[in-house]
Amino acid sequence: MYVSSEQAGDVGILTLTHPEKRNALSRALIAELMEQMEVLAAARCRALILTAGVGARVWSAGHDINELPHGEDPLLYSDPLEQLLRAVRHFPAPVIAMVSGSVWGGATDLVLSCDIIVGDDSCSFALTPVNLGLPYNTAGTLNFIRRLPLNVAKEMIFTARPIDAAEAESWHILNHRVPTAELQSFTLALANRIATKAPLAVAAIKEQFRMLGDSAPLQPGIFERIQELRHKVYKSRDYVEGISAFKEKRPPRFRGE
Ligand code: KFV
Repeated sequence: MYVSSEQAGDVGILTLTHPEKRNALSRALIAELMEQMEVLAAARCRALILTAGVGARVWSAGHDINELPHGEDPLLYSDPLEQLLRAVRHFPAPVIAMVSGSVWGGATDLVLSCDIIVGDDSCSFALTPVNLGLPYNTAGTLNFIRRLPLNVAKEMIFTARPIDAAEAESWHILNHRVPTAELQSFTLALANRIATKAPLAVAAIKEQFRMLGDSAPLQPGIFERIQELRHKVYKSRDYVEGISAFKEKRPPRFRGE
């Protein structure tokens, strides 16, 4: 069991429970998470809290690096992480990320795909594809452009530096930064407030935000060019080196080839 699920009145709470692997977003963990989301959606939950628990040291280490393919597109449309990101965006009620601890790579994409983010002083967020020599995909890059100030997205990506709670608050990544002791009660109160509102209106407006936010047309030539750029990166030796270095627990030696 990598995920625990509970329902407190009209509020669903999904907790990642695999700290041994730092809640890496493996195929198995994502399957459980999406199954529980379906159960909660069918039970007509009116707000969903996604968390790794109060006091977690790592909220999630991101994509399971052992499941990243060598020499192939690492973030295909059908990749489990991509399916999870869409499930969160399509979930028929607001999803609140409640964050203690560090959030890495694709998990930061996941948190930024939630509707509201509440964090405590221990939360931090990193975007790490350049640590692995991995080309990010179009959907994720668009999510960062929409969700973050462009200069912030660029600094986070180019440096892979975890940004702390104070920065996350000042850069409007967090809706609220609250003391750890109040994280659970504050987030529950927020979710319960949403749960008292008209659920059809809330769901319709969430869907409008999603569709209108996604409505920027992408010219075929631009998409093809992005795919070509990404192809060059995931076919590179640096990408193999990035993944090998993680597995061998050593710093990568990138050569730009
Ligand atoms: N995938 C698979 N296994 C992982 C993992 C990951 N992302 N992160 C950690 N683990 C495993 C790790 O191999 C080890 O297993 C265990 O979790 C504890 O990790 O069998 P083992 O050796 O016990 P440690 O020892 O590294 O834990 P700690 O010293 O507490 O450091 C935690 C943390 C999160 C700082 C470190 O594990 C880390 O840097 N993880 C990778 C973070 C990261 O770069 N994530 C991005 C993944 S790629 C991604 O999401 C995407 C889409 N992207 O574009 O980059």
